[in-house]
Amino acid sequence: MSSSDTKALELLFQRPLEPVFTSRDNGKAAFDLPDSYYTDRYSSSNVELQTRYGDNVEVKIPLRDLARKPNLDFAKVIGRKQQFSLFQDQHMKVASQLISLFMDSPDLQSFASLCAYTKDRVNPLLFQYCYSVAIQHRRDTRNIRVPPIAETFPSNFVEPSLLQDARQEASLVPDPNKRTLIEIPRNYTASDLEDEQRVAYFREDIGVNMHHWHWHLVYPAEGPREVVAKDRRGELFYYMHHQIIARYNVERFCNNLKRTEIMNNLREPIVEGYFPKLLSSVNNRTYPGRVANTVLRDMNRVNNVLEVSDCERWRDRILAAIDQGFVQDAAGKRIPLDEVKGIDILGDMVEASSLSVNRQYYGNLHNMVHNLISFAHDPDARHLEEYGVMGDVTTAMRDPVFYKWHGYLDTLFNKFKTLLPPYDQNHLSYRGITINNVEARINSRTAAPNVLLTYWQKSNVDLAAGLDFGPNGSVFATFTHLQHAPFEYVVNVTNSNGTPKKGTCRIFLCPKTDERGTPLSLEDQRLLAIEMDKFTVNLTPGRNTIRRRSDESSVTIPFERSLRRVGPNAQPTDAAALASFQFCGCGWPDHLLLPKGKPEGMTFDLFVMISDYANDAVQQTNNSPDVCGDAYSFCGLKDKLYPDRRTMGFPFDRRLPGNTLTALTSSCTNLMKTDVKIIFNDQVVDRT
Ligand code: CUO
Repeated sequence: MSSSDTKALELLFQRPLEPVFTSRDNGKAAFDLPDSYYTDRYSSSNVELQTRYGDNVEVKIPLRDLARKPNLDFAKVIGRKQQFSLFQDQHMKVASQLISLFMDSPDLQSFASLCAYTKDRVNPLLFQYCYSVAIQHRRDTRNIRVPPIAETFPSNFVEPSLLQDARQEASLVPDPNKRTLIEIPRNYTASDLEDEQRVAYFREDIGVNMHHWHWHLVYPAEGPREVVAKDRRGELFYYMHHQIIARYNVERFCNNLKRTEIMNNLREPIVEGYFPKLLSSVNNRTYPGRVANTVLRDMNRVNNVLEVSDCERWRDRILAAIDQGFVQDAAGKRIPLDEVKGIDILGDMVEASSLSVNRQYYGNLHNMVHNLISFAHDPDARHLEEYGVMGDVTTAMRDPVFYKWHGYLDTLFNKFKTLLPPYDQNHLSYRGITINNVEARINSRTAAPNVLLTYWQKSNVDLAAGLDFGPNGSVFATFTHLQHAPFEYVVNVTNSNGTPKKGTCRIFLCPKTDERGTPLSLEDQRLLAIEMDKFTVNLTPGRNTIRRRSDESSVTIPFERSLRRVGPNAQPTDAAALASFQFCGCGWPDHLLLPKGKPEGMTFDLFVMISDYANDAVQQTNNSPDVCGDAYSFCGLKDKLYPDRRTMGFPFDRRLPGNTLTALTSSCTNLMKTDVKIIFNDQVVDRT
């Protein structure tokens, strides 16, 4: 790939609303376009256009004219100033068609030309989504980085008045290095009258929302088969969202809030209101809020018609299938929901992705309730309002109702899991392997074992790529997020088999008590267990010491990868780092690996299991090196099979023998738990 191809493709991410002929990269590069690429507005009018290449462009990137211009009429149903949603049927169909067009482009130069031609002719949000999916999935764009969406669409992530400040700063201070940091306020969406505000730092975290967006980019629900049909995608839809709900509920306990109530009745008012205070970048209107006690109503909007009872019918059919233990495909054939494939089938069916066994019958439950909730403030469009944050994967996790809806879906999946026989010794034990001791310790010589620390930290995000029509150069904003002191697990294991053995070390954190201090049952702990890490270990005969740093977690990606850079000049330069950036954009933010804990300390069970690798190993068909496996627990491996044969969440995905975690860990030598205390220090550390 030539550097000008790379540059061209990177440039197409920048300034999503600016026409291609003005899009520029800090004045360093701009497109050299065939005249036919100008849209009617600029090609047929006699207006004098600004210099095509900006003021001080160093590199002009020539774009080849397309032999045949694509007919983009199919995309016109989504207006340029309309919001685009992955949860609306019609929008997904248009997106699927555009993704196919991008995927089918025969070579890189044609792809760049096609995308440049398309960018100014379709809805900018639609373009950026489909373009990102194509970059993510085409073989010849493996080294192109999909930039963090908080940088290209900052208005979906930060309080809008800040964007005004950022533009002002950038216009008045030409030297990017002399610009001051814009501070994103904390707690700006509600006052402390609203209890839910206590966990706003989690819901509104930039890294959390970027992870969610990136996950849906890696696992599109519709599109060409090579883009959708990934190994165990339905199961991962269940598991990744299950872990989000478990983490959220644990975070609530840390803040003296009870578990989130679930939306098991679509007719009941949604008690929680939410006012996001974000702007849509395509039309500069605020995302609508939702008043407390809003009731879902039938929706009758242009190309988006849906009754609440449609969703109830789909839900009841899915429940009936779970009870019966099988689903029926469109030809009426019964497919059993067994303990291996069952959850994968259900995940795709509930979401629903295009892999659903029978979309006609089981419907599109998850997506359509997102859709209903997001239009609850204006279901028949009489006020001409767009969707609220639940309509968009970049913003949905900000709203308390996200957790109520996904909390319900989680109980649905768990209903299936509960019908499976509990795990027994055969599933759980590993003969000859004994864990002797487990410890977690922060990286300091004087630190006490099993005491972990959390605090607030300030970090930076560059808003420049999303400041359409703004001046050149970086503009950094600083935001405050939860952070933990880095720590290490030390696990002592004895292998008494007399031969070397391989195992998978599975580490979970389970809350011991609820928000009132009431001890949790094993079943509750199982459902609230949060995955911390999972990795392969080689065990020599005799005693072994396993050391593993918290920042190596298979769940998380480092902050620098969520948000690219921590300072104006800190960018990865080598090709390998750039390649790994892309897929690694998917992953839980490392700064939220640990729940907040409490100022006085909150005690958790740290659970460790070493399972037999012979039952875990996956025979990969593609043996190329992993582009990025940093966060495979939630995101899988690019172009490969999910690298753990056990069902996701093992061993907490099914019922367990015994009544307590202590009884469970005492029953198998390869399981162990220890108490860890998480102490929260309510101070801000500034690393900007
Ligand atoms: Cu990720 Cu509902 O699936 O938002």
